[in-house]
Amino acid sequence: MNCSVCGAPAQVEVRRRNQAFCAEHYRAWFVNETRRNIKRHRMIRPGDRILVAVSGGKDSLVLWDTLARLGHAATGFHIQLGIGDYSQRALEATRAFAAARGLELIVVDVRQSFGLTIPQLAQATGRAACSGCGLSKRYLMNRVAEEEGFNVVATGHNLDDEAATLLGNVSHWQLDALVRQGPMLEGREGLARRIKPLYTFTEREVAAYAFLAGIAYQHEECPHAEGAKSLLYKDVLGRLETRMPGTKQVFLEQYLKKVQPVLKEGLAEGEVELRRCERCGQVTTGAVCAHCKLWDRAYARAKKRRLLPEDRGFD
Ligand code: Q46
Ligand code: ZN
Ligand code: ZN
Repeated sequence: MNCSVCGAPAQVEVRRRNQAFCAEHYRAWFVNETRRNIKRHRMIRPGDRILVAVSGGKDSLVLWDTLARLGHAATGFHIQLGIGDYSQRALEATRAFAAARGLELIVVDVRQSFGLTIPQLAQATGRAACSGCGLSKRYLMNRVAEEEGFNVVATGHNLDDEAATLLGNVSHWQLDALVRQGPMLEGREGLARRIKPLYTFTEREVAAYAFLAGIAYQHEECPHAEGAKSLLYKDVLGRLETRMPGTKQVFLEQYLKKVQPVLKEGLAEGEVELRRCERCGQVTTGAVCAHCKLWDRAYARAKKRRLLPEDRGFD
């Protein structure tokens, strides 16, 4: 198979698009598609300050690389979750990437900020690590964006992630989540705009870009990812994709185009009123935000089990 642009032997085949590219034209196609995604959804506007969430994995580093190539100066934001060697290696990959390109990076440590690592939080609350982890990551991203003056938070979600989330939301008819899911969620007072510029690329396509662009990313999966429901949804969609290439793309894009607008209209009676959390000052719907509630429960139980470090002084 030959490159659809120059006719040289192809290195990457994009089956869902019936195209193939040599290394150079694949990278160019990838960056150009990202630019189109950004433009189509008005993800980035003049004067924006962008914070890019960077885990050290391929998706987030590819996103950071692509934004830089498109001339969007984005500051990286990495959260130290405290998941043993896995977290340590994730930080190393992120730091090395930023240092090699002279990019600005903010690192926040969950244990230093709140007193417990993510595994300790899970142990204290008795809930799966991923539920507390996801909540804390979303909370910190928004809080740091507000404190540091960023109005946009970019994440590296790809087509596989988004299609799996959609399948999960549809399976349980999670209407609130279905209405909010999308490549761009407008910001509001105290809430940064959320954008996902890579949402049209499959995981394989992102990995191919990382390889051809020479990006050294962390390959190992988080030890808590095993058994996550999202992997099951990805597996189901992967099987459909093998038999019918393009299924994931059609599933997500047609949902966003044909179904979500109808859903939004049906649920349009008044936006949920937002206010500031009495405890931490972050935007929430209730008096105290879900993050503060979760950590309160964790502190109470962690104190009993002596998981809290001496210097925290919680009472
Ligand atoms: S980092 Fe955190 Fe993920 Fe690990 S504990 Fe779960 S949510 S799997 S993306
Ligand atoms: Zn070519
Ligand atoms: Zn709060």
